[in-house]
Amino acid sequence: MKGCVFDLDGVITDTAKFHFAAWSQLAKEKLNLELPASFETELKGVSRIDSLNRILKFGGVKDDYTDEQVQAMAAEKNGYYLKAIEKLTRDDILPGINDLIAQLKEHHVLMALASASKNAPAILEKLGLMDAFDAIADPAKVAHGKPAPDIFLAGAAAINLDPSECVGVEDAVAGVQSIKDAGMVAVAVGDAHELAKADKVVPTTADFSYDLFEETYEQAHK
Ligand code: B16
Ligand code: MG
Repeated sequence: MKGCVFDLDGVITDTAKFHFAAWSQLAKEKLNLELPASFETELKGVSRIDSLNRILKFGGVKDDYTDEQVQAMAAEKNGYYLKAIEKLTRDDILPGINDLIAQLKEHHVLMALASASKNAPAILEKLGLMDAFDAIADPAKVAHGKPAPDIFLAGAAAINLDPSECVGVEDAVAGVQSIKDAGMVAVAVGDAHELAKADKVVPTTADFSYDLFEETYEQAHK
């Protein structure tokens, strides 16, 4: 394993609750719609505009809005979200992540970020992790969002590695699909049943370690 390509939301910090709260507020105010709790998981790793399209479809109002109105609603949701993440600090880094980063650095493993979030650089800044990563793939520059492999391929390319030399890390079903289709070994955090396509699934980020990643990588390349 020469590189590690990380998802952000759900892996480095838990922002899914803020995304869900912001979408719920928008749905209520603009669509008079109550979002079911299942949407918090369902929208993980899904881009801003694809998330809104899923919500409009759920409400049966997909064809009722112009592109301009859809863009305006997405921007409004992002406003709510930005307000919610204002208070993020180093204390919001998920358990085990600081140790993992230190271990990967010790073993000279390169690190890239492959988040679907356009707010990723701002979030890393708030967490004090901007310098920890060697590269950040820009989701605005890839043609297809997760589950397409584009963002993980961009992450590996940004640290000048072949995907086969990297481990990808995710918490979302769409993200694991993206890692596997990029030709990477996948380590996932969350429900083993849901994330069964990953090479290794652990229940929490506290279970992450260099040894676990390296063993999973070696096993998959046997
Ligand atoms: P933004 P990840 C994803 O981040 C989130 O999981 C997903 O819920 C969100 O809609 C997407 O980023 C876009 O985020 O609106 O900030 O651009 O899990 O790929 O790090
Ligand atoms: Mg995620």
